[in-house]
Amino acid sequence: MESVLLQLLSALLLFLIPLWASCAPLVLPLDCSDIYNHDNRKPSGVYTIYPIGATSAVQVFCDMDSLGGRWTVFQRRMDGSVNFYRPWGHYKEGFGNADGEYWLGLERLFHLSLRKKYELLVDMQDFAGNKAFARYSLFSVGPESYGYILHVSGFSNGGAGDSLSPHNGLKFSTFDKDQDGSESSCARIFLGGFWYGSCHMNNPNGIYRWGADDTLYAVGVEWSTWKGHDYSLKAISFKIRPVQ
Ligand SMILES: [Ca+2]
Repeated sequence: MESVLLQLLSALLLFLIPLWASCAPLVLPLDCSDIYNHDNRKPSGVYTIYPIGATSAVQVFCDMDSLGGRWTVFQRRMDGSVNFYRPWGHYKEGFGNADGEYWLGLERLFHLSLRKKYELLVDMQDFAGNKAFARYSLFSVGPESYGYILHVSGFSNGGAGDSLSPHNGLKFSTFDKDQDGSESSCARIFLGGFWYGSCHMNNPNGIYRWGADDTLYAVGVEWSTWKGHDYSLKAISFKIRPVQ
């Protein structure tokens, strides 16, 4: 009796394992849009995605509310709890906490860009409670061998103005990897890591310094077309979703 049961069980397993293996890659979500499409009642919050395949699980914050939801947040500042003045390796691999401040990582952004065509939403808030956004109909990041070049276009205004289009086509720079368009190091001068030119119109990975402060020029978490170069925002987040 026992051996019959065992045979039945092993036959069932032999049937199920290949089925599970073939289905698994389809089930793993690449981004928050996949999670939403699987169940559109899912609220905003922290979820696990797999941007570079089955062994690449990483936690992210999914915005399921703004402008129809489905957004994968790849950068978020909100309370100054995480230090963003970090070397190249950290910006490549990602850092911080998905339920708070974090950077998802350039390598993941590159791989997502390979798989789908994305749009970008930049949401921001000042310390008086005012909100604004900037939206771009196309966003992608190139490979590391070319400096993780930013491709962004198709601006539409949510009150914040366009501080990012001037950064289109620029390589990413950190204090230990200067690939900017300046004779000096923008990352060292403006204390962040970003697609700097000579040097910036926005500095979302700069120093969190709680509002207006002009003691050091343009080092804060800023979006110049909204609040100028000497106002450090309360919150800013960069989020992407597939173009439909
Ligand atoms: Ca330079």
